[in-house]
Amino acid sequence: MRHLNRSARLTAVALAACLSGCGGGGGGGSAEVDYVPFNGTRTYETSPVNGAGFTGDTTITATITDSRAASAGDVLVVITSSDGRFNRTGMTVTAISANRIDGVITGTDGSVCEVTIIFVDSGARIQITFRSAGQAVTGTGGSVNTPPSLSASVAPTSLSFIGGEVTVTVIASDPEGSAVQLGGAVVGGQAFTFTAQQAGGFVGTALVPGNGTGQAVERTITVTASDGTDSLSVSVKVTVAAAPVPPGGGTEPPVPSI
Ligand SMILES: [Ca+2]
Repeated sequence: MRHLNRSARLTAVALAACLSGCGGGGGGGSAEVDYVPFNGTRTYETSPVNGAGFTGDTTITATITDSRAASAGDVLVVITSSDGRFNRTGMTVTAISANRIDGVITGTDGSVCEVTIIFVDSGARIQITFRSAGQAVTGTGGSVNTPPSLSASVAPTSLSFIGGEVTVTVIASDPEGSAVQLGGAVVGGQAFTFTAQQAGGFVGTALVPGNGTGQAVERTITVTASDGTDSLSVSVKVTVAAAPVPPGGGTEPPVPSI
């Protein structure tokens, strides 16, 4: 399911690139590639930039969200500049490729910038370039917060065709000691909550839907951890088995139809 979402997202991104007339669209069928080197939200603050419409020493704050396993399935970029030109301004993403996001953003002064964000050091830092009025300026900076660490496991990992409950166990903590908020959801199903356990572990019960078609299906459970600034998400899989073949070897699964 994660790959389906990823593929759908890339299709949408490529379409946006075509509609906007910008070249270099993410194109291609490399749905397996993790183009953004993290899953969740990170906020970066850059060194001062001058030029391309920025006056004085301006710092840039860029908040980037990669929600590959969420229903929105999109990359979101929000930019604020210390000179007020951008104030929590959303960027229109026009193309995405490995460790690179391209887009267009309009400032409060009406100026339009082409923006390129390049991830370095496995996403610990970014280079962000603004092109406007024939000038280009690049700022570099690191994440201003370390996101929580997060791991998750699920049991059981397989269910009969009618679905059922599974237990999701999560280990999460924040390097700076911030309280970590957890959320869980079954893709195509329901959200669920976690209860704290001893030793920093958390447990939640997820209701996994049956396959409804008679065919085996792999369900994705997404867990997200937030420290109030950044977030991180991971997913685990549960296989819902195919419905049993009816006596006599018929080809129709015993799934009620209206
Ligand atoms: Ca943190």
